[in-house]
Amino acid sequence: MDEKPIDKDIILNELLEFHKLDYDYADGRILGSMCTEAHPFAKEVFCKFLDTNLGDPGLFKGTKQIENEVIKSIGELLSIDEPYGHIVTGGTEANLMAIRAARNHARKYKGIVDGEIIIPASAHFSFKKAADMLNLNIVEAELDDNYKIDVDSVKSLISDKTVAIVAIAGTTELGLIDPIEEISKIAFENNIYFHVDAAFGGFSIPFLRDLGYDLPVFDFSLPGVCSITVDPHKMGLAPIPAGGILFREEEYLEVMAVDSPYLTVKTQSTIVGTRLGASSAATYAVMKYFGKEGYSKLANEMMENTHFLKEGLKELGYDVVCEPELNIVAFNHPDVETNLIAQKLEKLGWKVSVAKCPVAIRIVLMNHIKKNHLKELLEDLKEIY
Ligand code: EBR
Repeated sequence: MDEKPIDKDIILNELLEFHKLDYDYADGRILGSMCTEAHPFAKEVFCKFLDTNLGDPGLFKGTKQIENEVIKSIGELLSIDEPYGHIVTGGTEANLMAIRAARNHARKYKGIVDGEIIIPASAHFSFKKAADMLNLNIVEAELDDNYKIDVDSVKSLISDKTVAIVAIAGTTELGLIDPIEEISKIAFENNIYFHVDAAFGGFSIPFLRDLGYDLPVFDFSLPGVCSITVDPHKMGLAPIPAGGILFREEEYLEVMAVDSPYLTVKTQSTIVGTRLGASSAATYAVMKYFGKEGYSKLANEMMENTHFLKEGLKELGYDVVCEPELNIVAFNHPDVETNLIAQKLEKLGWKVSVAKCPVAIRIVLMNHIKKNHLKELLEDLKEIY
């Protein structure tokens, strides 16, 4: 640390020099991110609530009410009147909370001590972190030919150690929706906790369904679904960090509660202690600002761009891995190695990401990627082979 105080302008200039090394969403070159530039109004609100701390909600009763309202509004999108949950730092923390609830519930009511979770091979790596931290074993269900969780594989993996089954509504690599209704039925019949990771899809599937897109049900209207992750900082256009975890029953929060002496509340169920109220306030703001109408328009635009890119790629002779269900296109070229395409695109200034299963260039059509960027990208892809 410097000995003497430094002038604000000097500090700011120093910081902005570092910031110049960052990519900017507005350039439309970030092709593999599930985050995007937050809405300016949400950023403004975020700054106003920077000092609020939901770790001690008795001191910030108003902001706590905001969090409750946000959870209720997200719950409405997910077909539940009285959800229980929190705005957390992101999908990783939300998934960790869900698995912790499932583990504690199974320990309390079924006496399971060395439990297992069944996750699809397409699951986000946050479940590996959760299993590691919670001392659970991962049992990986196979994917079917369409890269979705194989229902028979799930059935065959259920054992008396299973504490949770996980399925995905909007997979990280391909944006696909697992057969959640079928898995919900299996989980319900076997009395097993079922978590849906809709970190990515949760803020678009409900709107796209209302617009008439043929997408499956994935929410609390299915009786087996116990919890859902939905991230405002992905498709919700809220500032980072904002993840959402919603539970069907309050009991799932209760089984995680620890005594919290010296706070204004007696117990705490979240993993994080001191935590941002700003995320809840900004999410509240952006959800009110867009409303269902605004989010539907955004989701529809992103799907139109998805189809524009898909068709453009096909015309150029690229193979699109699967029909996109949400705003992700994954592709290869029959004659050019995928990593080589990725390297060439990187040299041309595109920030691409390569999927592992199957290996493919994966483009997430977030709000910052506009038609003109896609036209430029297709021009560059034309030159590559
Ligand atoms: C991708 C996050 C990502 C964001 C990747 C920005 C690259 C970026 N996915 O530049 C699911 C289905 C996900 C996911 C993250 C998480 C974790 C959970 N579930 O903790 O907010 O796709 O990163 O979410 P996180």
